[in-house]
Amino acid sequence: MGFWPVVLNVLRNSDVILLLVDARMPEISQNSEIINKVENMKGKRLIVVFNKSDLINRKEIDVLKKEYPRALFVSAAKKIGVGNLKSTIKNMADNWGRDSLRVGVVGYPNIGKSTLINLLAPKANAKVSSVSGTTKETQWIRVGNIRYLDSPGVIPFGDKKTKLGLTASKNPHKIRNPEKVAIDTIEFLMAKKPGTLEKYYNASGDTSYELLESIGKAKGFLVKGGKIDENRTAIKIIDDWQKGKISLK
Ligand SMILES: Nc1nc2c(ncn2[C@@H]2O[C@H](COP(=O)(O)OP(=O)(O)OP(=O)(O)O)[C@@H](O)[C@H]2O)c(=O)[nH]1
Ligand SMILES: [Mg+2]
Repeated sequence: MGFWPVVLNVLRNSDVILLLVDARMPEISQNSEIINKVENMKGKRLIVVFNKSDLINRKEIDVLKKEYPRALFVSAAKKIGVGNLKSTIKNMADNWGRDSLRVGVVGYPNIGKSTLINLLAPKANAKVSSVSGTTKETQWIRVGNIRYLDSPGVIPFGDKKTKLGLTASKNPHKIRNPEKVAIDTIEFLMAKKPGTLEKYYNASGDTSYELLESIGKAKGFLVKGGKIDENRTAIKIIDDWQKGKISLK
């Protein structure tokens, strides 16, 4: 199913929508189309949840908290902040006029929707994997007076390749031009937190291209003639970023 059919289905059938975004790149993973849509739907509540906050440092969380005062910060993988989210939802459910509160979870592929659902509703036993597109169907799980809805990750159309690579929405081996996506990813990281890639790969370079070459060299990714295997290096960088190995701490 395409983007809007999945999202609209979740929005229509939920009282509360949890929009999961990646704490490492709020500006990229925040989806204002969804936010606008929910704000225009009567009686629906939106909670923006920054997941993977284990990959950024405390100071950065404080900055984001000021910028997004109503958002919640969690790490589903490390089970941080989930108690707070749970009690927020529980309070809403207890004050809800009807017998059960329906909570839908939406977000890009691989953002951690199923991991979070499994913490909120352990009996969901939703499948989690680093391969994007793991969840294929929407499913409801009931816990007391709350019903949770897990959904497949969705990509708004018009999203550029770089964004898809950065948000882990596309398997790096299936990206048509990984070099371009890697260069854009390197530039994103150079601007966001200089030195991150240098430290992780023990590499250096003044430009994104030099840095890519240096990373390939540090990894020993060479092709005949001693040249750097740029394709393999690019895929490696995107994969490491997507798997959360490159932290912004
Ligand atoms: N570092 C880190 N990794 C996380 C966190 N939450 C989930 N992950 C990892 O992210 C990957 C994707 O998790 P899923 O829960 O399957 O993501 P999803 O949003 O359900 O993905 P789709 O079903 O493909 O849309 C897995 O490898 C998780 O272990 C987190 O808080 N921190
Ligand atoms: Mg899933």
